[in-house]
Amino acid sequence: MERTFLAIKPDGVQRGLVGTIIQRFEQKGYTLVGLKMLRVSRELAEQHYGEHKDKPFFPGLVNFITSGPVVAMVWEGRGVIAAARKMIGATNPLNAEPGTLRGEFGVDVGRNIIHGSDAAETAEREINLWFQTQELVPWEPSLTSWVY
Ligand code: RTP
Ligand code: MG
Repeated sequence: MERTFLAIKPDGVQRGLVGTIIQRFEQKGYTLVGLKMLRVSRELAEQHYGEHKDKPFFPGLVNFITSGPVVAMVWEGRGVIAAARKMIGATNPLNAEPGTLRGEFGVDVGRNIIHGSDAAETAEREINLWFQTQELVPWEPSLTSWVY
C-alpha cells in the first residue's frame, strides 16, 4: 500500500492545528502508521530540504523548521502521496485553494503549516530519513470488531 511522509511544521504545532490536521487525513480514509513529535536537528533539516540547498530561502527554511517542535507522520492508503499534496494545497498559502490546509490556515510562504512528500521516490527517501522501520506500525482499520 502506498505511503507518504507528512510533517506538521513548527507554526502548525504552535497554532494548535495538530488535531485538525490529523483529523483531515483520518476522515479522508487514510491510515496513520507512524507518528512522533520531535525537535528537528540542523542536520536532519538540511538533509530533508537538500534539494533547495542553493536557493536564497534555504537558510531561513532550515532556521524555521528547527525553531520548534514538529509532528512527523507516515500515512498509508490508495493514492495518498498525490492526494495529501492536494489536501495541503499550493506552496504559497495565498495561492492555495480554500478547503486545503494551507488555503484555510496560512498566509505566508515561509509559514505554510505542513510538509508533504511530492513523489513516490521522495516519499520513500523521507520516510527512511525521519523514521526507523520499527517505528512504523502497519494495521488494518476495522470498525466492527472494535465497536462490538
Ligand atoms: P514542502 O516541501 O515544505 O512540503 O513545501 P512544497 O513542496 O510545497 O514547496 P517546496 O518548493 O518544496 O519548498 C519548500 C519550502 O520552502 C519554502 N519556500 N519559500 N520564499 C520563497 O519563495 C519560498 N519558496 C519555498 C516554503 O516554506 C516551502 O514549503
Ligand atoms: Mg517540497
